[in-house]
Amino acid sequence: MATSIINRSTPHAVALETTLLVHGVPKDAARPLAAELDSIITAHGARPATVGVVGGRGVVGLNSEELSLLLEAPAVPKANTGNLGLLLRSGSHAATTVSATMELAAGAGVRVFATGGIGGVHKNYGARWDVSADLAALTRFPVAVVASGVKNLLDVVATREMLETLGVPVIGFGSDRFPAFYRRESEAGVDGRFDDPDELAAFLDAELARTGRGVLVCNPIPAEDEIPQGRWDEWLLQAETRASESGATGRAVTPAVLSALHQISDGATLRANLALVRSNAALAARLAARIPPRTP
Ligand code: PSU
Ligand code: MN
Repeated sequence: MATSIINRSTPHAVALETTLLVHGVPKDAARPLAAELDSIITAHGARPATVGVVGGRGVVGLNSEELSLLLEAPAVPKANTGNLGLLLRSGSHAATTVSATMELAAGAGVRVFATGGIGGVHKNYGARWDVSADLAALTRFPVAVVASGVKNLLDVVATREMLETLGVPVIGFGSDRFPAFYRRESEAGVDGRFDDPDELAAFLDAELARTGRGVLVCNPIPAEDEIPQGRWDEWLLQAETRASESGATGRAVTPAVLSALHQISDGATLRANLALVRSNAALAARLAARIPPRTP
């Protein structure tokens, strides 16, 4: 059977995921965000490669028609490493999470990937073991993921502990703390800190080749876009209640809480989310521009 992967990536590519666009932000914010990320990445000397599944084909470097298909289709499934193969086989469209994006990007030789936050350990994990496949994906695929840590609708400290358990290198860019998405810092730390993109790019180039595994690069939200802690606690409580009343379970929980938060905060969490994604795309592009193309 012919390969079901289309690789349109170029040297110095930065992978982008489609779950963020399809399920993480409101529909009318998705297309402008995609366009902005493309221009930010290009302006910093790299090339965007948006990843998704279109008609059962994994695509690294979606064109605008393909992205439109994913943004306009009524119910696009969310692919992680577990259901990716089944979705490819079924000929479906799918939005790729961090884990599935890493798998497809690694297969295409793309080594840098920008997103907002990765999935992690949910607060109720003791009872349900709801732990994102993103964490294990970092142990499998040689891709540097640039993110602002995890949202504190997850258990931030437990997520950091799980990364430690899995032996994933966690790097702070310009910070010694593990960030909590809307907040620059959490109680947890990182394995090491870099302040210079040249040095970080050289480390990533060597580390990805040395281990064949991933690295998490933590880029805190820009200071001016941080959300004050007090308001956050109140908003989160309300959003969690709304999401659980809506009956969301499993993969639907994160999108349900996110959309409730965006409504309750009158768009403040969305604005912060967009700001940190842009900042992560810029850092990822600066790193990708400094990583030499892989010699086969
Ligand atoms: N974190 C965000 N926004 C998102 C996601 C995470 O702030 O949209 C998405 C990413 O695609 C991530 C996925 O890979 O949610 C994790 O989902 P799950 O918890 O079902 O593994
Ligand atoms: Mn989950």
